[in-house]
Amino acid sequence: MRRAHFLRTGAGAMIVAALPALSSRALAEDTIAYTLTAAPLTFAPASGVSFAGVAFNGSIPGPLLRARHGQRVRVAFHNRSQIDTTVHWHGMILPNAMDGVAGVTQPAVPPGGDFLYEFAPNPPGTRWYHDHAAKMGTLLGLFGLFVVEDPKDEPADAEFALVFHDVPNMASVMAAIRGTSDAPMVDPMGSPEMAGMRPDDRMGDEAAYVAHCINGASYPSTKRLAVKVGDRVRLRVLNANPSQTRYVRLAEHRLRVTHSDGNPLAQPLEVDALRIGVGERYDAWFEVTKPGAWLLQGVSADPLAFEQAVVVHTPGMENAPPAGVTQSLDGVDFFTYEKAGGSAASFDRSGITLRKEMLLGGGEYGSGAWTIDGKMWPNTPKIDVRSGDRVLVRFTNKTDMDHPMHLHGHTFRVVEVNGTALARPLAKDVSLVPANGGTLTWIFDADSPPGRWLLHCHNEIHMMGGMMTEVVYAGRA
Ligand SMILES: [Cu+2]
Repeated sequence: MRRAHFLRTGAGAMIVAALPALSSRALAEDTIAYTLTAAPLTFAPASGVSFAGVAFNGSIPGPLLRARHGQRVRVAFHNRSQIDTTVHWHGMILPNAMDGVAGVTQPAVPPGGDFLYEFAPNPPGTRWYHDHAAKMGTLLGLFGLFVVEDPKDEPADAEFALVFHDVPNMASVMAAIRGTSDAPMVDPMGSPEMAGMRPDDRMGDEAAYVAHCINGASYPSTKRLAVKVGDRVRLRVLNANPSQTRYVRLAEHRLRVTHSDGNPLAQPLEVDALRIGVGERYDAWFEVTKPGAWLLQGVSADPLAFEQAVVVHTPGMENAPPAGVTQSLDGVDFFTYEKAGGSAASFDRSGITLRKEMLLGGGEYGSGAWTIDGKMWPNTPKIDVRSGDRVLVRFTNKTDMDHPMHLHGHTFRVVEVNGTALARPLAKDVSLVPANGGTLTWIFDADSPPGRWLLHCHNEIHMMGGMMTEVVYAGRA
């Protein structure tokens, strides 16, 4: 037996955006040991903002965890916060008992309690981890990125991990949970969200945010990204906002998207902007062709969103005024599943053994209910599978908001969006089901370790409001 190697990740090094190479020592070890400690943190990323948060290892986001595909990780988790919490490994296929869902795969870890997670991170790619104990831990700051390096990936000259996250106004969150929030929509002009607005729309379910951050800071305090002319740069981008879709642009550059939720696209797609639903990740590349300084920005109608920016610069341009982008999407070519997947006459239905329709509802003004087939968790209809099943799930969304639906412990293939069959299905673990009668279809193989795997909306407010069910393997109910 090899001794587990302990990676030293000091608090200062954890939120650094640039990804250093794993040490050869760590690479040689079979198991990487990490320690995650949840504890209260006063988070103050911008002037006038002081948020009573909860953090892993003293930072929001928590430390960037890394492993090479094939290694195991052992994570000693200590809950030194005041709330029940757990750690869910988002996008990983692992033993069900390691999935970190309080009340489903393990008891919640109480204040003062501990839990040992051990698994082989799989599949490779840009994953993340966050609380899953229904006490709002993720909203409070318990999340971080987890990169599982794929030895088959093309090498990058520079690589940066960017966690887009935001500081919630907790009063607005509580009002949104009741369906009585007065926070406005902040989606940019030209976005599908704004296009779907009706004149009589009364919101009630939007959360407000008091600061917008990348890797724990707001512009201009965000750590600059240093690149060189000729570099081919890889970005690993996570939207950790609990309720809002993010649009992300780099001034004067196109972005070549190679991975959705960490999984390779059949064919890379070049776009002006990313569109990232709650919980989604995209790997996007750009080439530095000239000296300069540019802003990489969140695009939003919220004036505060100008803070969600970071300077990318070549040597000597650290303090040059950076080129920026408008806060509108009019005329902007942004990522969609349909563009990435291309359209086809039909999708491949071979081998399907189980079909499930799910109607997403709720969100009436003054109600906190968000439903699947008219029911709220835990009374929602479950998907009972047997190992070896091939399962088709078709969502129809009757509400006026997109729902980022997430399946634990599996990678599904998005095969249809709003009636368009995709020629090249997207391998994902969370996908936006379009609003106002929109449809989206997944196919997944029930070939994961047996157990109870949650299927839910990743919008925290909708999840708390009941939009959750589970995939149950036979004999595991
Ligand atoms: Cu939702």
